[in-house]
Amino acid sequence: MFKNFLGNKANTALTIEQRKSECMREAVPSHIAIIMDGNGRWAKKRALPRVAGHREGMKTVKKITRCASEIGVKALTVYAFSTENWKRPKDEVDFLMRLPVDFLDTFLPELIERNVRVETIGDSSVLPLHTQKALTEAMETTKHNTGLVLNFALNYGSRDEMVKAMKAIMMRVAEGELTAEQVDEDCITAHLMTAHLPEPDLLIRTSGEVRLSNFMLWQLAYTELWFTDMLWPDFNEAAFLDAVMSYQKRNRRYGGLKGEETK
Ligand code: V0D
Repeated sequence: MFKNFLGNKANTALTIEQRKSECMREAVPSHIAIIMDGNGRWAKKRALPRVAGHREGMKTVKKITRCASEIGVKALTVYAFSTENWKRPKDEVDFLMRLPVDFLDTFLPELIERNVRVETIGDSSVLPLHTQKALTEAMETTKHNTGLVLNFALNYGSRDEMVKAMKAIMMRVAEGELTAEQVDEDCITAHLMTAHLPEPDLLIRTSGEVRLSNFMLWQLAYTELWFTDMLWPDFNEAAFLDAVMSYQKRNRRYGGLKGEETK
């Protein structure tokens, strides 16, 4: 009866701790990807500058990182800056580029304590030097950690990633290391920036937009998608755990079906 109740939307009655233990009763998604949308709208609703929304959004990243590491998620990829975001006003971009520095100044000790490894995907080489320095330091300091991989997508675009993979494969073919015949799905997967990560089991997008916006297009082929109207700064542990429970419920519904049949 408890279980039926939990399978329904009525789990608003559950505390965070109850939700966590409920999630941990079955397979927790290995890799969760998140499109963190709605910071600007959150600020606008409060007549605050957009950057106030980004700052609040950074707090949500910390909360969700903690929660994901506690329930045993192996990888959490968060879309922090897209290749499109350069089109925003310079002041806003400058502010965003200080967030990694700020985040690590205030959170690196906890990441270490939690055994979290920081990684990035996307082309970081064109980010300001102070941003790159913070990233390098975070990745270096945490590279031996064996817990959650906290993977920031920064200056990331999925099509750009595929173009780079395609070029790398063509170079290897040109050098005779690989034949065109050998190029298959696994080969392409291995040349993406996520090569070392499992495919995302669950994608969360906040703020009511229902699209992928050039995020992990190849990797999301079989991923469960979960959309919410909540704005990213309002997103919290309860909503995150509800998304995980909803994923587990969908998985359960497939019964014994595995592999091709669920694809
Ligand atoms: C703004 C909401 C953390 C989304 C979250 C440079 C947009 C807050 C980081 C971060 C951003 C990145 C790398 C790292 C440590 C922290 C971050 C950006 C934006 C873009 F190693 N939050 N955050 N980076 N926002």
